[in-house]
Amino acid sequence: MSDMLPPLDPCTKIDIQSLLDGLADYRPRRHGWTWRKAVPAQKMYEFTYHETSELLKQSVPLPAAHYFDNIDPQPDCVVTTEIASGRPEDDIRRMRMAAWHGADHIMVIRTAGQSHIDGLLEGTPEGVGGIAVTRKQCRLTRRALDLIEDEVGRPINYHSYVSGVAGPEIAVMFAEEGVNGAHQDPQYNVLYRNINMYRSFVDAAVAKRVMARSGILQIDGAHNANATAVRAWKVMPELLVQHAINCAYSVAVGMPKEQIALSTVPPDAAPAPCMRMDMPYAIALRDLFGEYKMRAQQNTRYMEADSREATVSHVLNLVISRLTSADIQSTITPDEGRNVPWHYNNIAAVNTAKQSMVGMDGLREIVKIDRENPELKTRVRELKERAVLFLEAMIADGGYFAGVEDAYFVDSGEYPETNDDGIARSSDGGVAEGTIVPRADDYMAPVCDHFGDNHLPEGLEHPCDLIGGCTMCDDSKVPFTDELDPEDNVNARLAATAEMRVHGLIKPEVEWAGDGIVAVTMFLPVSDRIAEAAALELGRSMNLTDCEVINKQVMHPAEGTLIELKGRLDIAIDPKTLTIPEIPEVLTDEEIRDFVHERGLKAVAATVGQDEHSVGMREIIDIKHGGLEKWGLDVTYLGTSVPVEKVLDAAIEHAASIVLISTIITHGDMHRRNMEKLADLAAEKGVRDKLILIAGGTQVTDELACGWGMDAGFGRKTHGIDVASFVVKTMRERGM
Ligand code: Z97
Repeated sequence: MSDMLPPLDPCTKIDIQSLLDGLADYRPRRHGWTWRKAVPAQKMYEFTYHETSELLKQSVPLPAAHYFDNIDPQPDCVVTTEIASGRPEDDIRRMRMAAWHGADHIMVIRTAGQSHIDGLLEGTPEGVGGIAVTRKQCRLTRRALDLIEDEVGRPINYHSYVSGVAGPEIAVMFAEEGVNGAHQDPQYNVLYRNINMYRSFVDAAVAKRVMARSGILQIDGAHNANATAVRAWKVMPELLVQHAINCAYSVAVGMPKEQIALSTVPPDAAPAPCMRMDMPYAIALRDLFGEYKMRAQQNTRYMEADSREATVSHVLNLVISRLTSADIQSTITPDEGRNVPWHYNNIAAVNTAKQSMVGMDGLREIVKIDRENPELKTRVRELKERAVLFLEAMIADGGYFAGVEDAYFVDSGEYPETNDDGIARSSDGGVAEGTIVPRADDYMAPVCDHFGDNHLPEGLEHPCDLIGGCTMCDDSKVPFTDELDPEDNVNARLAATAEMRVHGLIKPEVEWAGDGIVAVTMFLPVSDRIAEAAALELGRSMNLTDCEVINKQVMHPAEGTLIELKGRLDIAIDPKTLTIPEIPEVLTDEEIRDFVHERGLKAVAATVGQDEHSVGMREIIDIKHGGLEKWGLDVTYLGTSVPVEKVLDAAIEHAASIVLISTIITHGDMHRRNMEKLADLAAEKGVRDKLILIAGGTQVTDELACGWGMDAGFGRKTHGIDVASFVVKTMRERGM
């Protein structure tokens, strides 16, 4: 069944319940992996881009885009976001937001320890640090993404993990449910999950074959060595070796090279001189693996709880991606270091990638890496030599499996140096050891994607013709099991927040609908330990529960500490009770500038009476504050304590059509008397209809000013744009 749901409405929240209805019969799209379509020499606003791709139909541009006609250029590489709320129904809303900001690779993190589960899970149980990957979760997510990709107008790649003892089953399920990308690397099972090494490689052969046929892009697991290494700068030769093993094995079992992506991370971070250390590695990698795709991820090894620091590390990594290459630019939320990957931090990371990539558009055409630089040249060569030595030694030692037994991997020494602290795994140990069953001589399986000897009858076109089609060829055969757990399931969780949805109640949220979590940033002028305790106390005084300090940074050991505190606020707001002020209608910069230039508009301005206040008026006039001069208005400023008569004479003398008076003092009704006097004098001199009279001041309102003879009055929080827009609109209306 293709989806009967209406397309998403950009102004309406995605309806999770409607995605759940009829899910058993939904047939997710299976479009395999999609790369972005590069548009060479793309023109946008006044710019020509060299490295951008097709634009989005719906998107949220970067904050500064309003200076540039709201363009939202998309870089040429795929941009990843990693989503880990632990609940599919909340992941989905985050995906939609991320897609609007430019993510087209949605990596849904699995719940901790899923590799240890030896079969497919069912239902939608809540996960820890990620979701439990189940058929229902996958179908629900893909159904949402099918709608989201139509909304933003570009295919969205949905990604998860093919690892653990259920790897092949998961690969099949992913192919059936339209998953487009997956991590698959048997070395991950062996090193990090202690799954028997032979079993891991046998499983990988089957899984890779299934992925290959379904167009699922494979990402390897080398980044994990980087993330676990004691000294990440020592691990570079090993990273090259890990990539080589997974690439060679994948090709050997039938995966096309275009479907193989290397998971590469610049290993170091400042305060190390990381760019000089990481660049040779990035180059060596691309020299050796030029036929494969590069998935660049930001460094997580040295990520702390400070999102500013993480963002700078990310940008430094992005420079390497832009100057070398990245087919996929992965992003980690800048708060991953504190294990709170929240909605808005996913978006922050996607925007960091988009902003940096677009900002560095075409940079590599003018900034070239100096491959002849002696230090760089030597180091690139050295890294390759160390990696080759590593491989040669392993072969001499009996091959890969013997090498793992001898703890070659994740050693903190830079090969061939060793600190004898690598991860050793035994070939006759580990999870699922002894579970490989040799195939019988006449083994036959009537399925299309299969690895190894399969004794099919001769002349058979499709193996699954024997059973009238398999789930890969006929999606109506894909099974579905609904919730098995009566408590831990999506329907029960949605029921708990139903009232909020029905009444449209508003609760703050960072991760789950209605979680009530807020983050408060505060500077406390004390040392860090005291600040932390004080922050928790302050959180409680703010009526927050479950308070936790998620980041603290010493500004000075005695002068103070910056604290980020999270807590839960159990209050829901009914939007019906809110008074929402109308948005003042302002004109565009161009419109105002054109109008001012066509007429050569002039204004005179002064603070009138016995009044020495000048700051407010200057802010309305000065170009520096976005005042009237910004649009080319010729303003004569007469100063403070100027008699009203003098202001009017100056207006006549300068042929000004706008008079601005500032009147702050109100005792004795001075502000009223100044305004009335200005209006009367203008009428007496026969110029009232040639002038726009405007009064401003802290106690001035539009209503008061108009009642006292002005054309408008502006109070606190007025900006130049408000006054300029009023002038242009009024002059147009009056045909002035
Ligand atoms: C990333 N930030 O770079 P389990 N297979 C491989 C993996 O790397 C992973 C799993 C399986 C990271 C994403 C870490 N990677 C998260 C090669 C996990 C997951 O169920 O957690 O054991 O497997 O993409």
